[in-house]
Amino acid sequence: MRRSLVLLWAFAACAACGPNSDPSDQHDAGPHQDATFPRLDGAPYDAGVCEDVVDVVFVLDVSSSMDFVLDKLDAEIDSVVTAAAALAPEPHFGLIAFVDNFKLDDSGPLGGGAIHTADDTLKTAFQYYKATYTTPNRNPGDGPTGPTTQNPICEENSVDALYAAATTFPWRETASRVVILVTDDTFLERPDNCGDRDGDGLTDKTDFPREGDYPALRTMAEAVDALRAQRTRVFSFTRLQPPGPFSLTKCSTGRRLPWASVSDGWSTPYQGQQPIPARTDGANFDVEQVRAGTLSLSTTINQVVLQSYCNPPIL
Ligand SMILES: [Ca+2]
Ligand SMILES: [Ca+2]
Ligand SMILES: [Ca+2]
Repeated sequence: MRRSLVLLWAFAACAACGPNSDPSDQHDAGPHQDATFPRLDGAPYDAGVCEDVVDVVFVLDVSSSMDFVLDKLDAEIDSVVTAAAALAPEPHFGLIAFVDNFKLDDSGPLGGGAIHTADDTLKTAFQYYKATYTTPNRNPGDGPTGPTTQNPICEENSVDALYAAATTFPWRETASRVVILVTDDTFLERPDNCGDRDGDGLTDKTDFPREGDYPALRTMAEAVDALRAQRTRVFSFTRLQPPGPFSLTKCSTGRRLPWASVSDGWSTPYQGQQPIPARTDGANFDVEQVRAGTLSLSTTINQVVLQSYCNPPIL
């Protein structure tokens, strides 16, 4: 009974999903109730009974235009923790912060710091990344004493952060696995370098915006393969279209890819490859609606976690 209610709510929730979720894309709940459908741990499902736990990893762009996301999560994370705990006891949460490189947060109480279990340590972490990385334009992978005023081109390194989410977060064997990614730009891939603002293969320019050596370590295809291997859905909040010419939130440095590519990899193809949320049976939402306050980040997260619970991705 509980299970069919969950699936019913999932369909209601997904009516509000992004462009990857048109009706032809909707996964049918039917196969998941088949007793032979494999669990994450390889055991067959006992029809009608799902004992999954919930693992949610936030993969957050903490560059200078994204402070509103950290503020909203700080204010609303308690409802996300409560909603996940209502699905299954003891949900686990992780956090990866990225700009042109990334850091798997290690301030949680479990898993060597990678696992948070309550809102208080997550709030502290959101505040820490905002103050230490967002405000001074510092790259998370450089640590709290790394150079400031970095980030010479608009694209951010979400691909390496997603690859790290798939391969380094301690996902539990029996978990329904969800990644929540928030960014307002597209990304670069190996062998490009996010610190090479003019694309000349060197990272030696010291005038503003100063270059730095921030090579992309992975390709989009490698990140997608790693996420799919872990049966991890990606739900992203990204820009659907370029900002207007006078937008105050428009990235003011140069960029590698044209502004028309700002949605690539999220809601539009990236170099001919289908978007990451579509490839992982997730969905994309409009981050500008979150910024404007017309889409609730926490309510949407709660809906997609509910939608994903005991509902493995069809890949
Ligand atoms: Ca940015
Ligand atoms: Ca950048
Ligand atoms: Ca250069």
